[in-house]
Amino acid sequence: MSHTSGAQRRYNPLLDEWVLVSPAREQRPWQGQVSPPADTRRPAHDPDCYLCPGATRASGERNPNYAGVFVFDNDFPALMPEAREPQAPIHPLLQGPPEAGVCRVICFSPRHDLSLPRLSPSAVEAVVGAWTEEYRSLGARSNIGAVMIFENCGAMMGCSNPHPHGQIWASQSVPNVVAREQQGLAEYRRAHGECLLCAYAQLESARRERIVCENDGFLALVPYWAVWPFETLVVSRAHRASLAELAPGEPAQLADILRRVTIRYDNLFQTSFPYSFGLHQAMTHGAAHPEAHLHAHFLPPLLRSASIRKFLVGYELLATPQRDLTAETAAERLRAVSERHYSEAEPPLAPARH
Ligand code: H2U
Ligand code: ZN
Repeated sequence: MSHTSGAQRRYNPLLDEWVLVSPAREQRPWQGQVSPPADTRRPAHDPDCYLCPGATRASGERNPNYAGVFVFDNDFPALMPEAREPQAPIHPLLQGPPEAGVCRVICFSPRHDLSLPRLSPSAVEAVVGAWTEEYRSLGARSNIGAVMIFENCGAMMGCSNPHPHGQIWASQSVPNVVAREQQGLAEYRRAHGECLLCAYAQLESARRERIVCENDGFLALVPYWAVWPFETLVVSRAHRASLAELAPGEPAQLADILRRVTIRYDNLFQTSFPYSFGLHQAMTHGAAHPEAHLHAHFLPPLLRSASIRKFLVGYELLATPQRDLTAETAAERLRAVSERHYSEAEPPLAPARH
């Protein structure tokens, strides 16, 4: 799709919705700010951080002097293990059943100053191992239907603390997006007799234009239907329903691809790139889910520089999401940056220009 082409609607088969792609809009003059690389240096240990080893959290509980990954129950959980008493429905338009669940916090590293892309490959593999263990143990509980593993990275994404960490919310009912994707996967399987994401991974692997990076087990690509400028989808090449089904060697491959994608993100604008990250995998309420295919979404808001973000507002919030930069151009730009983190580059790189 060239910059002079007209608009196009692209279909997202996972969510059964459309995105409007208007590459001509990218030509509009930009006189806004282009920011210099942000100085995000932090100490390796911050005595005021609630998540650092040995710290006393807001609840008064003290963290152990952990050396690797540390997982604990969220002190301010959105979901509690014991559901409130169900009440008779008042009216079909006023539905409010109780909801139960468990919220956990996962510190990726004892180092306050690092982030996923700056951890060693084996440290990221330990994070994947901890996610797998949490998915297994929380998913095995009889009242848990879905285990959502996610990270709000960066203040711009509402992250409350710079210490590298993510969250896990395990809920009784299946959350909206997970349910819609599951429906999209199941419908595709019914209609085509094969898995949507197996077919999509093969298609993109052959076409190349939206691939960002890859290894033997996983592909990272800007999906055809991406909404956020530099959105990526990380998908396993083999049909794996969840982290718990990964074959030997695949957790390390997943860690490798996550590291490489996030290094590329940081290098794009030479900043700690903000994003929402989440893993989508099989629901856990007991039934078999042959349609489920493990994948991760990175939804980053940045568009032009370390501080110029895309907003989903107006038409996008009330009608259809729209993007200017095509998925192919975004993939090309992510392919063009190094897989060596800018903070390790000597001498320092010149600020990225759009
Ligand atoms: P976010 O940065 O994505 O908000 O995640 C941090 C979570 O850590 C947040 O949900 C929890 C908050 O409730 N937290 C604790 O459980 N204990 C603390 O002492 C600080 C933060
Ligand atoms: Zn810390």
